[in-house]
Amino acid sequence: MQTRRSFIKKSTAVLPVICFSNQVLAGAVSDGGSFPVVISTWNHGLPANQAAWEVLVKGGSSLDAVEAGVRVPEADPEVITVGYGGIPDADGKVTLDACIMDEKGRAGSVTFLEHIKHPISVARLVMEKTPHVMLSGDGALKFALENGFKKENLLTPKMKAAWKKWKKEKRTFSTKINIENQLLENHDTIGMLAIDKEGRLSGACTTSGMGYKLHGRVGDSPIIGAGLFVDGEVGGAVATGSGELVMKTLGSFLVVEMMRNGKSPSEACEEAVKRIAKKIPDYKNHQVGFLALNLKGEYGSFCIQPGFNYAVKNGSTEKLIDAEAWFKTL
Ligand code: SD4
Repeated sequence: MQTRRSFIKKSTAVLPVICFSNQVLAGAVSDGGSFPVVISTWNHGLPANQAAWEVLVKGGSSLDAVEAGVRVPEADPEVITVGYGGIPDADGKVTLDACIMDEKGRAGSVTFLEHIKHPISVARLVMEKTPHVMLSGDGALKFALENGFKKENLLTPKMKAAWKKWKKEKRTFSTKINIENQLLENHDTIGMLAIDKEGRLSGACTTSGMGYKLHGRVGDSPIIGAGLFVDGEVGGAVATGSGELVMKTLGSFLVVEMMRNGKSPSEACEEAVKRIAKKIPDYKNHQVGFLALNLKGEYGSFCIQPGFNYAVKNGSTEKLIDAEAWFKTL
């Protein structure tokens, strides 16, 4: 079985291959400064960015770009933390959380949604077709079906077998990530931010949430201000990791407010991690990563534990970057 340490080692080992010819960078310095640009969390951000980029280079809107981008991992059964093929909850059900927000402050969200492969597109419809921000559970499903989405089984045979094994081993759910082997089960939400040719910034966030969570649990990812926040006059931020910590500190909103007060994207992300460290006693047992983009197209990140990375694509570069962490070693 893969340990947390070996997972980090392995993922670091493959980075140069999937980074094409680009170097993997480390550091809390904000980078970039041009647009269009798209950034997103984790390795699966690379193909997601590519899909978003195809929209951006044609002059499409950042809203269309982030939706198209995060639909890639949502549809990919190999990405076991987002959409179709996601790790189920403790009852063996795949329940999804997603939200989307644009530079005008419009926002849409779905939580605890079952059977729909692309929750991000339902979240966008909530934003565009209803007077509400968030729909949940059966109501969100009803809304999706009424709007032409197809009901699908999202539990792949691979994840069903993993859940059965989990049940048999009578393991209890833990949000702690310093337990060996837990990392793969708790992380890898995709959060994406993009600026289009006209300088409009949008964001999207979508996840199957923590693996083996209690049935009904909703994380930070669909909560505007927690998993995602965009302010068209300032910038945007997304979060990944232990959602409970992000919700308690309204992390993405905090990052954007820090940027409003003059911090660079990376400094703002660092401040949000520091807030968690100050307010949440057992933060050492968790991973949280923040990713931010300002209106100039500068981006940055910061996380609690080493191991969080993000993907960037703009006119001059396409790469994965290791985020700087509060703790320097695992
Ligand atoms: C959650 N924040 O449901 C999500 C999980 C996650 O990277 O980000 N994983 O708490």
